[in-house]
This record gives sequence, structure tokens and C-alpha cells, in this order.
Amino acid sequence: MTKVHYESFIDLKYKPKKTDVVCQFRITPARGYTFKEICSITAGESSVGTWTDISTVDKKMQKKLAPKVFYLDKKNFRCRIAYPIELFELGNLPEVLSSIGGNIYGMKSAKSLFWEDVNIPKKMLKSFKGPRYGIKGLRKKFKIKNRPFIGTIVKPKVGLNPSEHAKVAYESWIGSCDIVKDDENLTSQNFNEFKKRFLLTTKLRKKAEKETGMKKAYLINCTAEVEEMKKRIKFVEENGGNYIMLDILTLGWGGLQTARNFTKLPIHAHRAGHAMLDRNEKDFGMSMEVIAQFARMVGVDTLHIGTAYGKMSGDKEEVLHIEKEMESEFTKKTKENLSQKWFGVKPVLGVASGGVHPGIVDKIIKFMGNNIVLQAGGGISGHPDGVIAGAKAMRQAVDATLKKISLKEYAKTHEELKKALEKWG
Ligand code: CAP
Ligand code: MG
Repeated sequence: MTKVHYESFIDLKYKPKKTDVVCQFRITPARGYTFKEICSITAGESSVGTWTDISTVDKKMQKKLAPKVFYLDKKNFRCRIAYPIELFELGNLPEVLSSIGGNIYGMKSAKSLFWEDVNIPKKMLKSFKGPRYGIKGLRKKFKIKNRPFIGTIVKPKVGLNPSEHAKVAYESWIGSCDIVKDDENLTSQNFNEFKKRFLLTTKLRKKAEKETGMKKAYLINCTAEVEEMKKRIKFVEENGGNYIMLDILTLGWGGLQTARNFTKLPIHAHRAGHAMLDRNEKDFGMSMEVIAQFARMVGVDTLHIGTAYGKMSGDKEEVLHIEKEMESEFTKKTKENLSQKWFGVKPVLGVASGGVHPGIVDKIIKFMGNNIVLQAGGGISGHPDGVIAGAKAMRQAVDATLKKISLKEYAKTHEELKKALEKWG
């Protein structure tokens, strides 16, 4: 294999400018390369460089656009690269990701390469819209002061027809869920077409709002080819919808930007497929934290971030770290992480979902706090007494936790919770 020749982008004396995009990678070199070399190659391949010297280069422009590897931690195979803002087209996230997180993943010279963290400068943040509602805006819109939001996903994921779907949603709301959402793989299949599902479910949402006196949200999945997605969002807006849902990774960042520019409704971000990118830090990928930071920058209002106690991967440390990055105005630098100042970009409400049931509600609230959506699909539709009882059991688990009463104790006087604990522990 020809050893590639990149000019060096190493400058350990360099102090990043306020306008630089700073990225942290964990990189191990393939045989024949040193750690320092692979960090420099990564900087080159993700910006202005290629595998050989070229005759066409304008030295002055090259210098202006060249990134700097300013930090090397050989022990942990960690490096930090500062990219000049001029390298990027502001307001165009697909371009930013094609640059920083594009070709580098295919380089033979890297044995593993994981994009761990990013510090996004003000200039780039402000070239995107950010969340329209964020945590405060959602609490105001749905009149939920301090407690966690309670949500469900209509189950089974797919297979119900529109009226069966609407019935499950209605029962969830009557049982005191605030939020009902479609599953990530339900869009407009023949057995459950988008418009019919939306109209029937929205009619019952309004009925449930009247009967309970509480605001209710229906997160309909508008993921589709972008022009079709826009038509569906428009239909939702024109027919009394109050929220949309998108599978942001499969839709793509460009599509998400289009939706954020197009809709006035809150956007729920499902992260289907994220684990393909972020699950194996010792391999090739990018962290859920980086994904979450870009989702906040573009402008989602709710985002799945994990539970640590449910069925999906992601331990407490990771989930908490992402939650902090979604909620805070500023996260400080550590040995393992970059700082991030958000310059007023609204906080995103984290969604704790995946194998959630009343028996783990107290643990989740204890470590994630109240600024979350506690979302249970099977944990509500699987209740022995049905959906209404399942939703009530979730609400009772939240109430018990907020009143600092143990679930076991509270179950003595709350039948639905008792049944749920008997079934799932
Ligand atoms: C949960 C869920 C969500 C996952 C996604 C599912 O259903 O609807 O898609 O939470 O994972 O299909 O599995 P259950 P994450 O409540 O029945 O488990 O939140 O980690 O992105
Ligand atoms: Mg799902």
C-alpha cells in the first residue's frame, strides 16, 4: 500500500479562535502510520488536503482554510482539530458533515476513527434556526409546569388501521398521557394512510382534551421524500395539528433543515439508526452527543436521548451528558469533552424511551430530573388491563416519585400501578 503523503496540519502551539469549529476525535492509526500522522491526515482529508502534493494550489487560500491539530493525547488516542469557519458554508449542515465527517471514515490509514465531540462557534450556530419552542415553549404550549411529560407510542408499531390507531391514542390521552406519537416506521402505508390517520386521531385528541381539560399532543410521523414531507406538514398545520415527528437521521440533515424552515409546529426528533453511528466508540462512528448538538442547532424541540434503565444501549453517564448538552446554555470543557456555549439557542427536551414501564419511572426521574418526556409504548399498551390502565399506571408512577412515595407503597392504593409492577417488576 502506497504511504499517503499529506502536508502536516499539526500545530500544538495553536490556540483556537472563537470562530473555529473545534472537533475531538479518537483515532488509532493503521500499521505503518503514527498517531500524530493519522491525526494530521484526518485534518487534511476533512478539509483541503489529499494524498499527494498538487500543483493547482493557491498557497494563501490553502493557509486560510487549513485546520490545525492543536491537541494530541497519545495515551487515549484523542486529538482536537480546529477548523476555520471560512472552510464551511454557513447554514448548510450537509456540507459541514461532508467536510468534517465525510471521507475520513474510509481512509485505509486509520484503524478506527470516532468523532467524539464538537464545539460549534456562535457564527455557525446563528446561521441555523435552533428550536422554535424548546423546553419552556413546550411547557407553555401544553400547560405542563414542572413535572415530566408522559408520552406513549401507538403499538404495535405498524399494522393497525386508522381508527384502531386513533382509539389507542384516545385511550392513552384519557389515561392521562400528554403525548401520543407514531412509531418510527409508520408513515402512510396502505393499511394506515397518513391523512385518514391524522384526521381520525386529531378528532379524538380534541375529544380527549375536552373530557380531561388537559392539552394533548399528537406527534404524527411526517418522514418522507422532502416535497412529500412538506405536503404532509402543510396538511397537519391546515387541519389542526399541534406537533410533527421526523426520523431525523434517515430523513437526513438537509431534510430536517427544510422541515424546520417550513413548519411553525414543534418538531419531535426520532433517532432511528443512531446506534449504527454511535454504538461502538472503538470503531468508526460519531457520538450521540455530536448528533444531538447538531439536532439542537438545526432546531428540534424534543429528541430521544436514552434511559439507561430501559431496553436500549447508552449508560447513565452518556445519557446524562447528552441531556446536559441539550438543556444547558453552557457545558464546560473537561479532559474527555469540549465546552459548548449555546448563545441563547433554546434547550431541547430529552425523551427517555425504549422499554420504559412504571417500575423504572422513579429511577429515570431520579437521575434525569423532570425536564424529560417519559415515553412508554409496550409499557402502556402491554398493561394487563389495557391502554387506559397502562397510561394511568405511568401517571401514578410519576406522581408517586414526585411525592417521594415509593412505587410499592403507592401501589397499595393505586390498582393500575399495582398491576404494572406485578407484570414488569
Ligand atoms: C419504544 C420505541 C422507540 C424507541 C427508540 C421502539 O417502544 O417506540 O422507537 O424508544 O429508541 O420502537 O422501540 P417501547 P431510542 O416503549 O415499546 O419500547 O429512544 O433509544 O432512540
Ligand atoms: Mg419506536
